[in-house]
Amino acid sequence: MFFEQIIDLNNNGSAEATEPVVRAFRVTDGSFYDTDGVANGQVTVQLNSHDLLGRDHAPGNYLMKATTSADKTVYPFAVTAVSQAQTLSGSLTDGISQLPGLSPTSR
Ligand SMILES: [Ca+2]
Ligand SMILES: [Ca+2]
Repeated sequence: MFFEQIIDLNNNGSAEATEPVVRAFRVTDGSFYDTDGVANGQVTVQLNSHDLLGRDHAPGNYLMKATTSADKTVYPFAVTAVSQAQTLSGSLTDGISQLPGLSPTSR
């Protein structure tokens, strides 16, 4: 079974050819990546989100398209943003010295 995670840019629940695929992988029934672990005519997949900078789990609306030789199914899902306080710190230089008008505590 071939899986493609697609950004549903126009939020219509359908995968258009112009919408970007952010993750694609193949899982064979009974293989290591089939989480039920047996060849039983069903494939169960658990998506990981360990890479916090991965674009496949940025907030937005997605489609997971599952394709076999006989069938194709599309499942819509959303990744929602988590509200957290954010800060940015550091310094900006011209390569030698700090640029004027910026302080280390600027946000
Ligand atoms: Ca779409
Ligand atoms: Ca299976």
